[in-house]
Amino acid sequence: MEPGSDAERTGTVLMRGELTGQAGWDYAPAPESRDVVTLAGEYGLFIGGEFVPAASGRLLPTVNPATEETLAQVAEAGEADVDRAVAAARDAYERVWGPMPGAERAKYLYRIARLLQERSREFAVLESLDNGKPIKESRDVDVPLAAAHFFYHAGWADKLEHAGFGPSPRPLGVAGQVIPWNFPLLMAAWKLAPALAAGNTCVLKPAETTPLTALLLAEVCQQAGLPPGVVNVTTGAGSAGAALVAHPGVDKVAFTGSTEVGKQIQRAVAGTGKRLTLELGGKAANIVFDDAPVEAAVEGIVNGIFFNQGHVCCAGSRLLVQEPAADAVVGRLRDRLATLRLGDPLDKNTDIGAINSREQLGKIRELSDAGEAEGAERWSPPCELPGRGFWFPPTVFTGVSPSHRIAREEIFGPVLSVLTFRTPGEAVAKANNTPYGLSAGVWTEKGSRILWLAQRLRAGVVWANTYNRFDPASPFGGYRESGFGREGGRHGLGAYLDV
Ligand code: TAP
Repeated sequence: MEPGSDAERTGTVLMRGELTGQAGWDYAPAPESRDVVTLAGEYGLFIGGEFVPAASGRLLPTVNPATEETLAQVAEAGEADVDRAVAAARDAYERVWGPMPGAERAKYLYRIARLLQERSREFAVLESLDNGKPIKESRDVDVPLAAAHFFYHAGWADKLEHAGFGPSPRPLGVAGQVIPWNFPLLMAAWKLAPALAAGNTCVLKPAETTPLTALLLAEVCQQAGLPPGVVNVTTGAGSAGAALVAHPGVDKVAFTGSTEVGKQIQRAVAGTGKRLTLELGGKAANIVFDDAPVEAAVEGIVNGIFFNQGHVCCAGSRLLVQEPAADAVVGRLRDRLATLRLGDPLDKNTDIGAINSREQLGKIRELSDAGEAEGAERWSPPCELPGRGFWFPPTVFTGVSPSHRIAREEIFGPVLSVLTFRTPGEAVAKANNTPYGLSAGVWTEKGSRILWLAQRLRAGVVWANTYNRFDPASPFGGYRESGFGREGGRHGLGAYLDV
């Protein structure tokens, strides 16, 4: 079947998909067991330490994007529920969490971190079921990094006065936190861990399509004995996020998601005195010079754009390759893509899982079609897509010019746009030719060239000879249309302190 054919678009192929190409070895299926997860038919909101129904009684389904099976019905928070959650958070802040010594708060964070590790298999399977990401990514990246964020911030909780924010930095109060669907558990950890370490209480709004691991994390908070109201989870649609952001009882708003919604939130918060951090979209350049080791660069390109199906705000979605190396790099990249395996997210051999939702699949198709219509050349490895669920093959566009939509707009899918450059100056000019400013990658042997570029690339994070490296101690964030504020490290902690 040709990628992009009618059969691919309508999903009529009934086989488990596998990219065949040149791979010399077949893999036997190695599915992770679903039995480690117990799904409830219905989930409530987590408010004041208890799971409670929404005041309206309304529920939203959450779906496995690999099969379109409904996994559960989840309570849809309305304004009254958000109000209740903010009141619970305020009460917990004033009576318990705010006055608690940092060393005591740290114990709860360590406990949550350890429970995340103990229940890591359960979290990984649930994340792959609800999000569609390959189990090897949820198992080896999302869950360990989420635990690492709690461990790291537990270490800060009793050392805030030594963090360089003055002798007695104070928490802000109640944090309203809204997160997207691409890293549901990890984004919850990025939001909750620093807020709690700094002494704030939280109301978290997960994405509508991926609420389940945030609710399991709420259960872990119960298990850790976290005082009621310190963490609250109000699942629901975008309107629940808007109600949380607008609530007068919220002191700090932290948002990760699209630039469009980020702008709405900035308008809603303007003039209220609330503190705000925004982590928005990106259109990162991954720049490969002709002296870069090709094999390593190709691995970095694959990791940069095909990790998590390209649903990554800092994805290296624009490959800028120096002209003399372009043919070799693109040729080797095609060979490598032919060895990737697409299919069941719970199979431990799977490299590319499902697209998170039908809506997101529609956006990826629309932008990819626009790339072809504007004259770029589209290529995917030979690929059969499963008949049910939401799937898109890894796709590379060559002959892309900076004016094409696929070079300018965030696709948020497994689609790479390849552009070329001749000189370092041209690489910088093309890389910076975007309204975003979140991340960039540089591949070259020359350390001096890395430093020269890092000074000129307008990106919050620049990776050199690697890509998509995350550590709780390292601040992450963007500027321009990628937002402002940092998450992680001392800088991220400062976003939750009155400094
Ligand atoms: P958004 O629509 O921005 O959603 C992010 C979060 O905000 C979700 O929890 C969403 O709830 C909530 N939300 C929606 N409207 C809101 C409002 N008016 N006020 C407050 N909260 C609101 O992103 P998305 O729908 O997940 O994806 C859309 C595009 O955003 C993607 O195609 C991609 O380009 C980009 N994106 C970027 C990132 C990062 S990390 N930079 C992550 C995800 C998506 P619902 O889920 O219920 O809508």
